[in-house]
Amino acid sequence: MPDLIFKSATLGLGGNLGEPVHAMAVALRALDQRPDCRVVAVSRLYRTPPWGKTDQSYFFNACAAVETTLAPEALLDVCLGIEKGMKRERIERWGPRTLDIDILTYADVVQSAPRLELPHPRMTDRGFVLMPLADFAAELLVNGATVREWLDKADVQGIEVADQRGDWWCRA
Ligand code: A4P
Ligand code: MG
Repeated sequence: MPDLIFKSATLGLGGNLGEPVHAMAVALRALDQRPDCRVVAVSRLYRTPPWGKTDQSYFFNACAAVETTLAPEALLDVCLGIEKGMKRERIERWGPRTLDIDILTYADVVQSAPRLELPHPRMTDRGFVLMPLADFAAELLVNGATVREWLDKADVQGIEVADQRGDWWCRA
């Protein structure tokens, strides 16, 4: 049997309805329990002001690194399936949600297909993505600059660490 090739991907997780921290933790554990996916790094947990549509509750956000044998679109399907399992309802763009999982990067893949755009098109503008991502991937290159460099330019006002411990997702 040929060796399975694991590729590295980074994910952004967030939510502001119901029990978002529990939803993110369950999602990460579900990914880690799959034979085709392992969670290799998880950021601290952050509490972040809503971005885009600002008249809604604060979000919780975190990022994770996974190694996976899944192709990018298959990883997206798995993430969408997990979101669905959490009964996420898509009511309005950038509106409240129990759980949102975005694929931020997948190896060095660059593609602009509407179903899966890589790197995630808005990640380099968003403090709520860059701050957690920099916890474990500050030197990762995205669109010609490192996560740390993008973070230096981003608006991070109001973003707070909600849990310092890297293993929050194992318990919540
Ligand atoms: N899609 C394309 N590329 C990707 C990708 N790289 N990762 C497609 C994930 N999905 C991708 O997503 C719609 C479709 O995008 C998916 O079915 C997939 O095929 P969606 O999650 O249903 O749409 P959405 O989330 O309403 O819109 P969008 O633009 O993806 O929103 P974002 O970017 O997810 O932002 N403020 C704070 N503080 N924290 C947050 O987490 N999140 C949002 C939502 C707004 N404000 C926030 C936060
Ligand atoms: Mg999304």
